[in-house]
Amino acid sequence: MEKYLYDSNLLKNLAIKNDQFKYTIRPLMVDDFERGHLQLLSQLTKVGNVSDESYRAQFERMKKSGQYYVTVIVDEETDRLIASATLFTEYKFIHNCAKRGRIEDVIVDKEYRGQRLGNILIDTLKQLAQNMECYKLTLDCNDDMIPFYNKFSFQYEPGRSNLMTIRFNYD
Ligand code: 16G
Repeated sequence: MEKYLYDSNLLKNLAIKNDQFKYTIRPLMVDDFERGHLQLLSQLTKVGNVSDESYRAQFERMKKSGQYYVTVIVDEETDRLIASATLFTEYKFIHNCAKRGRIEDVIVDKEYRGQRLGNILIDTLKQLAQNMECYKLTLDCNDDMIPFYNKFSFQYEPGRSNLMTIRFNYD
């Protein structure tokens, strides 16, 4: 357990992958910096100049909070991360002190696209969120990804789906 961001047992018995699946799916590990996690994330957006030390400190913060389920797919042959997605769980007073889930930072390495790795990650995070009794699960994405997420039953809720953003001047 210590090396993982969250309890890897949570991934057992999920109906997600078939026997032919040749990669490993697991929680993020503190030394995944060395397996190219940030290079992978830089295919999604700007990552900046993050040191191994800062990466580890952020990992420990996430782990301590118990709210982060960063889940990755590893190609054991190259020992590199090839896909990553985050489930964040947010505590609420509403809905009987419920939890809300958010899917964030979903990325599949461009060399590995077309192998349904994104599907496997989203199905996994959806099941995790359901097992943790999140009352809803949301995400925001670029327009061209809408059809992809629609396949997993993510939908606009007419009249109540307005994501609004302020961008502050930080990297
Ligand atoms: C996408 C991501 C979001 C990520 C953002 C980064 C998914 C479902 N959505 O919207 O999680 O944080 O891109 O873009 O993965 P930004 O750097 O412009 O905020």
